[in-house]
Amino acid sequence: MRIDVVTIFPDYLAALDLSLVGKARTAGLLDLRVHDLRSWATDRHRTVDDTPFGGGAGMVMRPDVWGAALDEVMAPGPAHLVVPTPSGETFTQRTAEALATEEHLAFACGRYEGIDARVAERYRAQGVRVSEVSIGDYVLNGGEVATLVMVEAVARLLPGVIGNPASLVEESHGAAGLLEYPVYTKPPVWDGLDVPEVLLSGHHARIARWRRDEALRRTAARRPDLVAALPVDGLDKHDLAL
Ligand code: 6GU
Repeated sequence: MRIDVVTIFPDYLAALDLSLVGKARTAGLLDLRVHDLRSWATDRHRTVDDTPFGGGAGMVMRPDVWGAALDEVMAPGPAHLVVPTPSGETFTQRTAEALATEEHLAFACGRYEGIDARVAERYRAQGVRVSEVSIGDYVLNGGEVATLVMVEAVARLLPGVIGNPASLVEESHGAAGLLEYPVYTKPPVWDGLDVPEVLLSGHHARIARWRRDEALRRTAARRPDLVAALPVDGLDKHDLAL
């Protein structure tokens, strides 16, 4: 997969050199390029923003600078354009799964009060898929941190990036629609606290049942909205006792 990120703060994306995403890049599974928007500005001061038409606080990013940048980074092949914005649709694991199937993604990181709305409008009119997405109901200073979140969520789904794909199966927000059960490792007693006995039993069916119950208990307590959204056939006959 190829990912282009355009931002006025390329240094924010330095974290994508590290850990799993960094390894995916080194292994050639991910071709990630970060670009400085200001290199497409044309004036002496490398201006990328201006005052909003209609008045109001803050500055808006200019469509001409963004258009030049995105035309160039999207030229190699049709890209799905992702615009992080607190006014977007909510990014979820389903969004990550959909984006992970794409050949080419371009992230346009806005700052200030956002990017002139004609940028998204113009690319949509050209037939480009444009997703305006928010990572949650709170406000960040710009799209960079949201892009870090989304690139990591997408990159770990690419074939070959996670050593043991089985670890993707039972995780929170996975296929079961539940949060993940609690996990334990050695030592079996730490500071007077025991690991649940069933996990030391070697009884695989009982362990699976315990994990399912804990996932349900945890999801009901922390995310009742997820329990309400479970499919009608999403509960087994043993779950109904809860
Ligand atoms: Cl994608 N951008 C900004 N600036 N703030 C956010 C966000 C995105 N998602 C949640 N808050």
